[in-house]
Amino acid sequence: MSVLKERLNQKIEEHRPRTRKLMQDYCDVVVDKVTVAQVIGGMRGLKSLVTDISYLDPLEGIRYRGYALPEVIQKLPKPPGAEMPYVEGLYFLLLTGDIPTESEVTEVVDEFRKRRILPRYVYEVIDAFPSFSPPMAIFSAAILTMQRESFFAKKYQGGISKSDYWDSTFEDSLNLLAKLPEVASYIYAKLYRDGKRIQSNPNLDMGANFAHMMGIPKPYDDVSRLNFIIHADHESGNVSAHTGHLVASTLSDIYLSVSAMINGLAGPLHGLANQEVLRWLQDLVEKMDGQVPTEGEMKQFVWDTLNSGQVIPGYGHAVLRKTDPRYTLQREFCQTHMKDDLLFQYTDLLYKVVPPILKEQGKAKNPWPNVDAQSGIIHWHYGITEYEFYTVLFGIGRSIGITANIIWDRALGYPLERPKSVTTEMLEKIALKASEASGGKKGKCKEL
Ligand code: AMX
Repeated sequence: MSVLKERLNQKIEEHRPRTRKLMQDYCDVVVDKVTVAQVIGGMRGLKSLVTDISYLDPLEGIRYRGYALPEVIQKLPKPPGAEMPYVEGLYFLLLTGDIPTESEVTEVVDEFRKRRILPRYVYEVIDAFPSFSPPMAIFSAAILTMQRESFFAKKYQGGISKSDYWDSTFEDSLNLLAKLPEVASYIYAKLYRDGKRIQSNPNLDMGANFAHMMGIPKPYDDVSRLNFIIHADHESGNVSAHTGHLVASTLSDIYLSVSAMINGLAGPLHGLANQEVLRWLQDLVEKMDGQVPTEGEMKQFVWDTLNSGQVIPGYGHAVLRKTDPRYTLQREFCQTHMKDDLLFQYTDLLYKVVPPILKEQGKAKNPWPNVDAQSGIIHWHYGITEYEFYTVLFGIGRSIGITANIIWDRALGYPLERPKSVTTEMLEKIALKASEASGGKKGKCKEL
């Protein structure tokens, strides 16, 4: 058994009694209440999922296994000469809660290397797509097409004990994660480089190998590591994580679950926002004839966007109520490596003007930038100007957190997810009854 699997096994055995006790002794303790606004309004803030892999504090931002992102970057082992840690080390942390040693990371890097080769039919499936296909659609299909490789699906058919579900799910997860950079870089080659593929280099770690296959020199290896690490997880309620968990709760395997989560990530209110940011910025660059706008011109551009009924891409968040630390980490990288970049100058000016404007407009609960406001401009700077590809890069990162969650879902025996729905008439009756009981008082509600 590998060092990672052995440690995970030990952590699972330690954890199982905690979940068992909660279910046996405290199953009817009330955790939260549900309002009409939550039932109609996308279950915002409703505490109804459990994960120990990450927690999103509205003011602090994401913590992976209790570590804030700057701590994760500082504490995880780094490849020689690199600014950013091994992505493989992050996987060790997410799965076990422990910061790996150098030798433990080296073993996980080896595990990933051994599993990275793509079956031939994956290239054929990617090739079969029309050249104008959206990259996220190809990415999702390429993952789906590998479902026939699933160990879990085969073991399940053969009959295995519930307590062993996590083991083959772990094997599927490593197999899939190791292949995602190959899949993504081949999609890029097919769509934008006349199919000219760069072979992977087995001596490199995941981040460096991806940069190599994309044909981009240093420091893009660090950009890749940073990008995969910061996008890995954002607790369980966001659409991609929740989709992965939901689909996996039917005991669909990793390939089916990750392919589904990629489809959720492809929406403009979720992962697609990073490319929306670039499209929006390019529009302004064109208007400004490549000059940096004055503060007044930038404010006008922001107001024009809002007045035309659109949102400011890369700003706001369903949970966060301050600047996203993922934004801050990328901003620091830009300040070190690409301070004079035109789009970085636009982005920095936006950071100054957008929050006060969103506050003045008074709609967005969070006027601060999220991860997507900064990520695309970095890829653009290093030559990936096909911004419809950016969500694929997000998707590689997000698969890391989602597979870790699904392994733990299986280990702790989380059941099929099945909330209850009600009809509008039922809601109206509940509302009327509550209103009568309170003497006709109305809540401070907003229109849908
Ligand atoms: N620009 C303009 N208006 C915004 C806004 C923004 N960036 N963010 C929120 N609002 C508006 C909403 O559209 C909503 O308007 P409405 O009352 O007319 O419907 C109102 O403010 C209240 O929304 P909210 O409760 O603050 O946000 P939410 O939880 O409903 O949605 C999000 C969150 C991210 C979808 C929203 O902030 C948004 O659309 N942002 C721009 C797109 C974006 O950056 N998405 C990426 C999010 C991060 C990620 O998943 N990758």
